[in-house]
Amino acid sequence: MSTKIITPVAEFAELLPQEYKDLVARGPHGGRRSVRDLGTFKEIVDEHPHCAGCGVALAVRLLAAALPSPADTLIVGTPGCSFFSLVQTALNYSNTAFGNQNAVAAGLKRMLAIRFPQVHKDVVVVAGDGGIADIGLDMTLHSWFRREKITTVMLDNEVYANTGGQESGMSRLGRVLNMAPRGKLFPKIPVFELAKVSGCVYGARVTVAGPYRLGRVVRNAVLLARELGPTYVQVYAPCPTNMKFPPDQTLKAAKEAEKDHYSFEEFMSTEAAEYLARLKTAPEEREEAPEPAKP
Ligand SMILES: Cc1ncc(C[n+]2csc(CCOP(=O)(O)OP(=O)(O)O)c2C)c(N)n1
Ligand SMILES: [Mg+2]
Repeated sequence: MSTKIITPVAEFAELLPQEYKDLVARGPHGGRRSVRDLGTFKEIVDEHPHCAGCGVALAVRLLAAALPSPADTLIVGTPGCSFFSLVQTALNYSNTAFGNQNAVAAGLKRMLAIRFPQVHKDVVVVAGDGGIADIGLDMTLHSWFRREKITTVMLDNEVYANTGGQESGMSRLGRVLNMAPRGKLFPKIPVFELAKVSGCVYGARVTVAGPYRLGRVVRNAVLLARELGPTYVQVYAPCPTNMKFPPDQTLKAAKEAEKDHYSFEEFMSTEAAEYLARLKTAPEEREEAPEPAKP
């Protein structure tokens, strides 16, 4: 993994804020770090303005730590709570008009593959349940049908949290929300099941209560998207503000969901299973993005 992208020119090195110097000296670039190493390196998500106990903030922190090549990763987002921390990470980030994220990500992935043929440039959509399952469902499904080599991560808090609590297609049947006082009239949209039949080579459904597992599936999804085709990770990221539980109960809420409607599930194509098996035998060789070719 290259550190070139974050290394300052000598003349500016001393002028940079301490946070940036720390990132260069002790960040995740240039070494193989994962969720298991959190606390031992300078993270690319340093601060965030989310509500106390925000499940989305935790999910962003964990997935950022799990990226195999953060310096060569482009995150594509859309309006929603995750936007607040994603714009503050030391990652390449592109925001889109609400719902367009998978269409934009697919185009950027194709462009990056042409521009940097020697390097794996990972394109990862990170967006909310409303952005993916409602307004963006068309673009999401079509990116899967077309077998675009991108990863889609849904941060599912089962509500339009950012705009004050309208119901989303991923809200649960009967759920009463700030701006859905009569309760949701239909069940969660089965996006995970749709991913299985729409071309994704790998999918996983997890919660923020299992950080190592979340890290593992994000890494799998990103590596498989490089080689084989679209991948999907659906993360339950509970929202204390809208679901009205105390902010120190987020992990408890996620654990309860695991026993109820958010049990762990993973699917993969035969080729994906073969790839992951090979990865176990020669991990470094396959995960490292080669240095860019000299122009
Ligand atoms: C075209 C368009 N419609 C509506 C909005 C307003 N809007 C911004 S965020 C959002 C809801 C996001 O919900 P979700 O994707 O679940 O993310 P969360 O905030 O819950 O993390 C809406 C409706 C917008 N920005 N653009
Ligand atoms: Mg949401």
